[in-house]
Amino acid sequence: MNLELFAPVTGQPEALGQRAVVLRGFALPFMDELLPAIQDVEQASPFRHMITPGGFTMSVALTNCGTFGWTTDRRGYRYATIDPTTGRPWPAMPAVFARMAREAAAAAGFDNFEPDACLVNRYLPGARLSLHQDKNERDYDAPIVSVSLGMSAVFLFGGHHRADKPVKVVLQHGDITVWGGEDRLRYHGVLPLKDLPHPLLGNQRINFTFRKAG
Ligand code: MD3
Ligand code: FE
Repeated sequence: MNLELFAPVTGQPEALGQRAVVLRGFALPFMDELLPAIQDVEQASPFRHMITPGGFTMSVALTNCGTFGWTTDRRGYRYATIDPTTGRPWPAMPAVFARMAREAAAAAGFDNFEPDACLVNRYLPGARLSLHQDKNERDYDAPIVSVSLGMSAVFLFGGHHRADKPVKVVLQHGDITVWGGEDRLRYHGVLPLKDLPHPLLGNQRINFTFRKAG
């Protein structure tokens, strides 16, 4: 028996809120399929630094897969079916992504999660994400499922107002978080990444978030 894979997935979900949980190591059994799938996505639609409506270049680089992809430029934040960099549709969501997201959502009490968007974020040392809400999706009833790979990050889990003091949560390689219900619109962010290379992924952190956008 492979205890390294077995132990984490049997752990109790860690509650962050009423409908927000961390599933420690939930992605580890999928890793062999996950990493090549990310490379396929990246090859079709490369990571790029987008511009916020305020004119700042994001420190996080991103790409997408699935029907809808999240984008930002001077005109605003939105979901689009065409990748503005390639002019082609975003690559299809790899089957292993969809399967894992569905299983994680079910483990957190959200049955039949069918994401149509997957935003893939890449953090290099120093990259950060300031406090924000995810409000560009059409339907707030569906949860958001997020997967952390590579270097650890300190995640900030805030309240419903920007000024609410956030709780800090360390997210490590293989952790999956699920956010729904009353926790869906909480402010959240990521502190600047430290440079502590990960054995598998080197000096980067990859995070993907599955959403129902359309
Ligand atoms: C809590 N990404 O892409 S994922 C984002 O680690 C984003 O890259 C972060 O926030 C990252 O929008 C955090 C965890 C996450 C995602 C959505 C949430 C937490 C959330 C929505 C509501 C509350
Ligand atoms: Fe977010």
